[in-house]
Amino acid sequence: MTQQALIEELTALVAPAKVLTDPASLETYGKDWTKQFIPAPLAIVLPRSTEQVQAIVHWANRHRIGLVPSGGRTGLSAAAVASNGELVVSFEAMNQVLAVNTTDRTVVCQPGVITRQLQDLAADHGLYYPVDFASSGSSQIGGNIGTNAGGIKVIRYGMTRNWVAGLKVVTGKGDLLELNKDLLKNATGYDLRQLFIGAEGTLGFVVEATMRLERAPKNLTAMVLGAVDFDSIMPVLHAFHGKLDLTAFEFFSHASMAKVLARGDVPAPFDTQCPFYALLEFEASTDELANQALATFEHCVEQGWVLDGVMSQSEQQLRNLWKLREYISETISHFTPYKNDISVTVSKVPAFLKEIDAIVAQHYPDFEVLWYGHIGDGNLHLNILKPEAMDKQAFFDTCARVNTWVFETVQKYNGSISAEHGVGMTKRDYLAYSRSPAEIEYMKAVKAAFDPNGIMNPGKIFAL
Ligand code: 2HG
Ligand code: ZN
Repeated sequence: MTQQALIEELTALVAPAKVLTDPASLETYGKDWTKQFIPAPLAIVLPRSTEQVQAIVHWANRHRIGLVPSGGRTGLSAAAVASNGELVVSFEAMNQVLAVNTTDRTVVCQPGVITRQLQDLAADHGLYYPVDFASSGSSQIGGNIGTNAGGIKVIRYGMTRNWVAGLKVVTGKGDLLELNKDLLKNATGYDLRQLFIGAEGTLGFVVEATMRLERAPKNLTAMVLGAVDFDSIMPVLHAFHGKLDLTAFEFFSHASMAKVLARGDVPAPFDTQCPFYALLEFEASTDELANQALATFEHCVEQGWVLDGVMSQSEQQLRNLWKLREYISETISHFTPYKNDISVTVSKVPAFLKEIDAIVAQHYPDFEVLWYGHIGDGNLHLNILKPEAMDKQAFFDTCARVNTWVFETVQKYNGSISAEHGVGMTKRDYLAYSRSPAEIEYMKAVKAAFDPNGIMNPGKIFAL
């Protein structure tokens, strides 16, 4: 069948849903936020119903055409990039909230619901959807589930996985499965729902998700503390952990913050320049808790760990302090950064970071290196910035060579080569640094069970 005939058949199958083939749409929908791969999809389809998604999967099986799911396209591992003639299935048109249940504290969402929309809806009901990150204004629930998104509140609330009560999925065979039926307690064998969370669309597509909500936090308050050196951040974490129920504990280097301050629209937290900063957040629901935070801050200064600090006194100040951390990723995106998203258990972070930092300093003497991340979860974002004059491909090739040493160190510390961004295509060649050969074989067997023809997001997680 010619390409034209294939597209005509698909168009007739999903009408009146849209099939797009114009160059601008192919370019836009064919990629996520990564810059290493050139989008080259066959076409884009925007289904409006579960039945249409099933019809698309059956069509793809008949013609052995790969399907790439597409949500808010904010992914950072090229899991939503179609660079090989695949059909992109965008969930943009399946963007309705189908039901809210305040007794069960759940919301039934179609996959294209934007994360912020769910957060706002929860707030309208006096509740809270706690998974949050800088891209929550454009990322979609389906993508969050596909990558098991983490973000800035994991220390208290965990990853997206914790908030999925039930899923409806269309598997790679085209079957519609209803997984877990939104139950809190369900001890009836394998929890297939969990397999689809973090599977990056390689087993099937989520067509409906029931998300859990939580009690809304009271009087969230942030502190930014300037640390004398990196090693001082961990005792600061320990000191605050012991005294307060933290909702976030983030860190960033001065070089990272400097990029945000250079924008000119975010105020510096204080005048003292420190090599690293910690941003922590807690519920100051009583004066006693706020005083406890101040006393702990003073203790950290007395111990010589912290040089300066500030505590938010209003929502506006809270937001401004968060901008120092949340704006980093977007602000540095035009430096074409090479991203690493690595994790170890929290107790291993200081030794681990020192070793990685030494490797990076040795092998990238001429590149600017930025450290930031969710240090309270043991998750470090290591961004290497491309020198302006350097060719993009030469830069990525150089970074890829250094990966071997970085990932050997990750493996030595029993860590993860992808803490929260997923494997996609950017990390698939390094999977064996985090997963054993036997584990990878079992993973492939699971994929074959749900997707025997290998049409669901081919080339993601594993090489083709
Ligand atoms: C963040 O924590 C995101 O800001 C992006 O996960 C991390 O830019 C990155 O490397
Ligand atoms: Zn992150």
